[in-house]
Amino acid sequence: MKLGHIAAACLSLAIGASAWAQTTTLKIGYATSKESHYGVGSTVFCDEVEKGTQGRYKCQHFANSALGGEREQIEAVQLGTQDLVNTSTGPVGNFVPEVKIVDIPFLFRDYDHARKVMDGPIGQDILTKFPSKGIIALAWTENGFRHMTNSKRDIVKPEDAKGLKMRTMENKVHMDGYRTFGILPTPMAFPELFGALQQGTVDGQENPIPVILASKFSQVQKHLSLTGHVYSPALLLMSPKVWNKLSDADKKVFVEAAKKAAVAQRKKVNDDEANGIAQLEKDGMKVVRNVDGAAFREALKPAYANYAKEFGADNLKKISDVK
Ligand code: EAX
Repeated sequence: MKLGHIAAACLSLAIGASAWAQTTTLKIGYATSKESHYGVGSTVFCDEVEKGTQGRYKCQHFANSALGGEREQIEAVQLGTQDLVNTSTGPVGNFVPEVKIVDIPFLFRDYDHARKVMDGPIGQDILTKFPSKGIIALAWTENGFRHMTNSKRDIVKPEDAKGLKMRTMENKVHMDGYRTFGILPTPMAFPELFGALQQGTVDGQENPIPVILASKFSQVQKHLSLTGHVYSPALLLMSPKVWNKLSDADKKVFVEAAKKAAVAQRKKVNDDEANGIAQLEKDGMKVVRNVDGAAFREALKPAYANYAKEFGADNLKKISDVK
């Protein structure tokens, strides 16, 4: 080998080594599989971050609740022992109370309405409340509208839900609302849910189609009612421990990556809504499509009066006024 070639080889080795030495691997966790909506969104996020930082940052994925339930993962992000979590808002209101308002049942009319609110001034203002609680909120992603499943019977109207023991998220706004449907809410971390359904510790649960699909709840639940009783927003959250080390340019890369992740995650939610219900039927679930939404809304009225007191009737109106 000529001297010049040796020098070139050494140089490329040195560049390779320094690039390798500078790569930071970030731990990202989420509740469902890598193929699910959370996995799709997280993969886009990580690919964009890796591209935008020329490989200085990349991710290691911990799908299927490998790092624990969502509450535990948020705590870990706060502590800095986990770098990122793509999580539903389920337990988030316990950390950042301003989030609770978006967990109100029947607050959003449909996906368009919900996404417009989250991406508009109301949703973006909520994101600014996170840093003082030791969490960085990069973007709203999405879990989807939640539907009820159970092992006992078809649910068409609230009377049908009466007396059913249903697992809920650790979310007081949900629990207060669901009690008006006659349900007995049983808060539980998501990783325990499949076993609880299998053993009959609870009769049912409620989750968006993408979660019901990814978690194979069709194996342990017979009845699916398309109640769409609440929108389940999600968030890409990051530890300030990592965020504070980023240059301004890198911060921009992370935020833009999170926005692209949200687009991809929502698209996967759309696809699952469009194709997943037929799949669940094929898997043996009995699907109730003619849910009496008006009766559920009517039942919720007492809880709604309390929400208006807690969150301000004007704030609820501001959300419903978004067109
Ligand atoms: O975020 O806990 C739940 O039911 C959530 O919807 C699920 O973990 C996905």
